Amino acid sequence: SSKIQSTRVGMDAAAIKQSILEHLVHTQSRFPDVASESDWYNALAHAVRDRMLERMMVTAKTYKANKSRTVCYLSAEFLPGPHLANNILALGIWQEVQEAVAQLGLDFESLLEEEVEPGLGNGGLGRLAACYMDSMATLKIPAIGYGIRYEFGIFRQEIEDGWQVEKTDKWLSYGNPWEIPRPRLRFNVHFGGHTEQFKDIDGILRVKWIPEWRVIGVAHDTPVMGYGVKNTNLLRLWSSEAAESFNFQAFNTGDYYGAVNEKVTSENLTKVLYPNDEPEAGKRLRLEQQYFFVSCSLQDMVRIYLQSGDPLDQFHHKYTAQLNDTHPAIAIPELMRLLVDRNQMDWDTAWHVTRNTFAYTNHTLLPEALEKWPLDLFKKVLPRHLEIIYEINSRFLDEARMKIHGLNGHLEKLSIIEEGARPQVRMAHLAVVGSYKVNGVAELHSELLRQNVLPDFHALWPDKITNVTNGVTPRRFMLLSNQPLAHLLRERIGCGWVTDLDSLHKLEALADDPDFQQQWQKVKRRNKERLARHALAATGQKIDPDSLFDVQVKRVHEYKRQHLNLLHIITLYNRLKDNPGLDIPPRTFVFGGKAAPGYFMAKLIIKAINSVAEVINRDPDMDGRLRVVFFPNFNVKTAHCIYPGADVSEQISLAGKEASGTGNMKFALNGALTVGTLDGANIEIREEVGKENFFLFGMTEAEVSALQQQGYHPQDYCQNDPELKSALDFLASGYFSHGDATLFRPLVDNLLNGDPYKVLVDYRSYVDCQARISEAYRDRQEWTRMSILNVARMGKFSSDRSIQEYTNNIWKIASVDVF
Ligand code: 26Q
Repeated sequence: SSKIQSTRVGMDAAAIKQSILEHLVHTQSRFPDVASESDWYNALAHAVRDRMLERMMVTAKTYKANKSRTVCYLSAEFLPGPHLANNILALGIWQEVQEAVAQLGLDFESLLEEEVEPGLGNGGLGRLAACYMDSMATLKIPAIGYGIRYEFGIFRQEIEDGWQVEKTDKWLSYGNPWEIPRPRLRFNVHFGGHTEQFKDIDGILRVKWIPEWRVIGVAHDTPVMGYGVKNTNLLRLWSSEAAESFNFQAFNTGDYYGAVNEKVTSENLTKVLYPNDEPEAGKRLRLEQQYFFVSCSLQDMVRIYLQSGDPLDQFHHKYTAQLNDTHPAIAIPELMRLLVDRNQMDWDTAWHVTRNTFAYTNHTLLPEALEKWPLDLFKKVLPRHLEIIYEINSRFLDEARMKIHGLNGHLEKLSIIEEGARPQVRMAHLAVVGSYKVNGVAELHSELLRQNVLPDFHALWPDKITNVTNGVTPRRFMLLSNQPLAHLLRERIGCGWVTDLDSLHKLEALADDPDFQQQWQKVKRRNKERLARHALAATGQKIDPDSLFDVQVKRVHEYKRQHLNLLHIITLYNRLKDNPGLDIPPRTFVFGGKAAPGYFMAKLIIKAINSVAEVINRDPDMDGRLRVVFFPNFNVKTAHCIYPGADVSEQISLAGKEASGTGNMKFALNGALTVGTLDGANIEIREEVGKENFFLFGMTEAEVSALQQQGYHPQDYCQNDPELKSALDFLASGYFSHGDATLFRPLVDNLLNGDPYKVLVDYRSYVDCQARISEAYRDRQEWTRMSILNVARMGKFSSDRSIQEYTNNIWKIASVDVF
């Protein structure tokens, strides 16, 4: 099928070089002597893209011919990271590209640096979606990722005077060679208006939705290649367009400015990603974004389905749709509407199809992070969907009433509608009722879902809530981002681990081998040097690769307790000031992470980290002993150089609050040792690597809830621990804020009067655990052994294992070979 293409897509260095040159001239319109780094990047990206497209087309053709069952991964966020290097690896032409680039006199590393990553997600949830896309392709699972093509992704974080400043992420400014716009693949999406009942020709009562406005969704496809296979799946993102472009005749009122306004409004819909990792009450545009991408995606699925000629009542055999949190849960009433209103299906059949199509992944236990929409707002935007939700709810409550026989009190706890002064739609309840499976993202999280968050649903349907522990892709987070380690592994255990992570077990035999340990240390050293170079470039701060690198990178959130880490740093500082002879290994603390722009306390924590850093880094007594850096704009690109350079991974959330965490996995896979609580996937990591290779501290979830029950008084902890009291006093006093004793008052007061995440309770246990880490780091052989064993035993945390569990236990999908 590739005769036409074959001259253009040779896989040897000479052909690749030729392609780059052709694209430089014919795509970028530049001669080599005047081309910028960015022109060369684009030319190379197009050369790589040429080699992907045929795979994508052949894959689509194969899936279609096989009538393959397909999973649609519905997610408001995808955070794929830079594409170029990943795609070169997936094509298996790393050497060849390096050679071609060298022959052109270019520097490969700096070309890779040119890429602006698509930051179409906030953090864990969006990155998980991207890891799963990678694993689904690699495991040959027919899959489409459906989401939103935000024009502006997550903001770029700059640090000014220690504060976070948000800058617009103009990721599309220089074009996007990785997407294929599909201008003909477009759907109408309607909003607002009202509904009317009418009788159809058979005399059956039906509902017509008379919407008030519409926008158009246009598809943009990004190919997602599997590793070591031909399968190339699709990430299909929707971008909004105005319905009537500049044909002003069409506006019968002749209202030119009204028309311009409507165009602007329509195109605002996919303008920007909401930068919060929990819902903000009643943001109408956010609800519109969710419905917009869900509606386009379901129309697309129905379109593809109907090509087969099969009847719609079999839809759920062809498709399963995974809801990545409740953000796409509006898909449940939308599919009902498409089946009942648009295709005249009877309610019961439609409900059977719908309930067997969706499965729902929950990502949070924090009650404030469960999505709810005020009824009045919902009715304004989606009046027909609200009616459908009422009908779903009333039938569901009938079913539940019968099952729990008489216990009427339970029903309001189950209801999709929360009554009260401002009644709301509970999206999590809608998602549970409309799905055939619900899963949490780590064992503890799933158990807490069953026991605390959704106990009444669990009682009703004991088999519905299941667990799939998260995983991360070893292609990006080891092979690509840690090439020194990948080379060492190739020499000693081969390359099988890239697609079979359990084979890292072969390293166990080498854990005590002095020669191997030495090479392991060399790899870590090189990665620390790289991290130091990047930190210097990003912050101007010099850090010493001989010191212990202690790293916490993740969104900044009180429950993640970056301020606990900071209290430990202040404690070390105080100890060193009081006792200059104190013999502890030098440490560098690295922080990174964005705060939601409206989250005052998180932003104050960033300021506090930078303020403490400023004082410590300036104090000559701390030279060669203590350093603190805040690495700005943590994203996938910076993550590539941060995880491999870490000695210690900070996973210190209050037990019961972090659903899973995935950074914890990325660190451990790169040889960092974890200091962590028994929270989320930490528990499972500790089980795998062995408790002697994991630095545990803090309360268990059971202890946390017992303390909450009995009444928690943070000031008691402060009074009983002089070091803690001193650390808090220093922070409050203005010592780190040029004498300003008001700046960090809200942070300290928050801890002393309430401390919702029990920082003060876990402080002592944490600080003592850190002392054990310092001791352990002195014995470099033992440390290296632990590091090797961590990597050797992390096989479970490949996203390939997660996807295998989704396919076996939830989706029931078979793989499809593409040749
Ligand atoms: C919802 C409504 C309105 C605006 C924003 C949102 C919103 C956006 C993003 C709510 C939540 C998120 C992101 C949540 C998230 O990243 N959760 C993390 O998911 C990871 C993958 O499962 C887990 O490892 C983390 O524990 C969890 O915090």
